[in-house]
Amino acid sequence: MSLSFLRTIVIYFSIILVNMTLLNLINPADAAVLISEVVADPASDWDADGEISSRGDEWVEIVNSGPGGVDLADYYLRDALGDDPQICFSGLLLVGETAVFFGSDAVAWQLEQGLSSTGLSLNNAGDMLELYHGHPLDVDAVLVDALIYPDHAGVDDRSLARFLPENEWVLCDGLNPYGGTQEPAGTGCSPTPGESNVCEGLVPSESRSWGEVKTDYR
Ligand SMILES: [Ca+2]
Ligand SMILES: [Ca+2]
Ligand SMILES: [Ca+2]
Repeated sequence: MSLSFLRTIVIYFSIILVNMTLLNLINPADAAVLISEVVADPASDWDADGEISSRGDEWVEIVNSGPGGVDLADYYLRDALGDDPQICFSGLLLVGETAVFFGSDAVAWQLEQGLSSTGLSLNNAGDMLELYHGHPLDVDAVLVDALIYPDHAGVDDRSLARFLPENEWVLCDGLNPYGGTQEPAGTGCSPTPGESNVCEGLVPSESRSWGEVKTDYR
């Protein structure tokens, strides 16, 4: 992991902790919607528009882990170090449901808003994402989830996926196997855009180091 990325992580966690302190934190009802899976470096036509695009085919999946349905109309995803959000989600997410949003969805929303059409802006070298209830530039917006993914998850069609109920982040490298030593390790599981994160035969790890790191900052 590069020094600049480590420095960015430290800055990011500082921002999160300050936000949490200032906002006196998270309403449990808001915590129902979580980031559940990310593909930062698409090598497939994930949005099925007929072409493979590094911008249009990135995707982020969210899941409703709470006890009731959630209207996504006021949920925003933002690159952690940006100002404007990348997308405002839409639709109704029922209990336990997942929904996937592609870079092309983000571009469409950005064009509607008169923003630069950068798409989801998922950095292949690792990145940080924030999920807000309320526009992130509004003072009463609530940070409901955040994700940092490492660089080895941002390589051709690998996803990082949250497996519930263990709340463990799993590298889904079935389309592009990872044999390195970074955490989380390769699993052979395949990305599952818009579907619950499951993988036959996967046993939750004992170490859960990546999940524990995440939990420390939520
Ligand atoms: Ca990317
Ligand atoms: Ca495409
Ligand atoms: Ca999924």
